[in-house]
Amino acid sequence: MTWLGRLHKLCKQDRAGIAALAAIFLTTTVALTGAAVDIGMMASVRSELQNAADASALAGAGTLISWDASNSALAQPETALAEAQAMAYQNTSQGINLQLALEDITLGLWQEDAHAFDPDHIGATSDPNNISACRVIIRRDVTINSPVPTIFLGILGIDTVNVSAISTGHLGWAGTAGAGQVDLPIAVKEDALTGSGLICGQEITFRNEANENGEWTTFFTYPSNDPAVRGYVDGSDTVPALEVGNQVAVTNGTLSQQTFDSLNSRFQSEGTDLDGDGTADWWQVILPVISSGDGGASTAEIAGFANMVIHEVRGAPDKEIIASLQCGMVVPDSKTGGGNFGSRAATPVLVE
Ligand SMILES: [Ca+2]
Repeated sequence: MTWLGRLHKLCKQDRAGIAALAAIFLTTTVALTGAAVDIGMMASVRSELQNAADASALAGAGTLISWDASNSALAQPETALAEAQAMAYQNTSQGINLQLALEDITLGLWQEDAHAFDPDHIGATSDPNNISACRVIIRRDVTINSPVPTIFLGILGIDTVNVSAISTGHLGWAGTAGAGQVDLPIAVKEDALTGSGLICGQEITFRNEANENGEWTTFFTYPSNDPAVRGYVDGSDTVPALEVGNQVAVTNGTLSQQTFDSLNSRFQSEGTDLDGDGTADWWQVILPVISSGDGGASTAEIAGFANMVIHEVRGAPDKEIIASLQCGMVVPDSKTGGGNFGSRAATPVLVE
């Protein structure tokens, strides 16, 4: 008998068995293929929900704080909730606009170190110092947006699957300043702004000797010297865009009387005379803050940004500037990423 004949005989003998085997094989193949199709679809839905959650968390966090003409921060939690919901609805899953339930939005104060909400500050508040993050959960289940129907898994009794995505946006401290946004070539040392906490409202003195509290800077211009500083003081040079981590050139030494005269002239023209004695005593400025580091170094690293008030510019022989830190402020358009020097960013980042 040929091998073909043997096979033919075998088939005749066990046709039923082979048919059963084929049926099992086919069913398994269909089930696995079906499961793969459903799993792929769930991944696609998950991705849609994640995109929606990210956009909503950023929309909520980005509108938590507004500011007035003086850059004073104002908390607006109701706006943040509404913006997060509106942004969710602009996103779709399988063509359906997504609803975001209020109970799926958490507002509160984010702790960067703990990477979590401060348990003492969760919920809506009118205090801008106690609200900085928006967490959203976008879900598809029986309570909202309806669960995702399966295509093949129904064979196994699974007709729908719940899918959800979570995201948190954080509106932290100012980490960038646009070109021209920093007003003066003075880099404040971070140690000068902190005691047991930030020294909001307390006067500090900038001078060139010990305990100087700050450095004259020429940003990315080298060498950093008196004429280069004066260009930024009198406004003939525009301060470049800056961000946390930038190394800026600092001047070690006393500036000329000419530079102090330029500074005082600008102070008198841009400042306000609050007490009516004929000379300015209040000029609100945005300044970069530098890591305190080595006082003799020729560069310093930007650690953040602060809204400060210049109260007095004293020429020779003192050559001092009296200023104070303002807290509860915003640096408009600034991105999150700086240290806490009392000024919030205007643009949030995703932290979860
Ligand atoms: Ca005055």
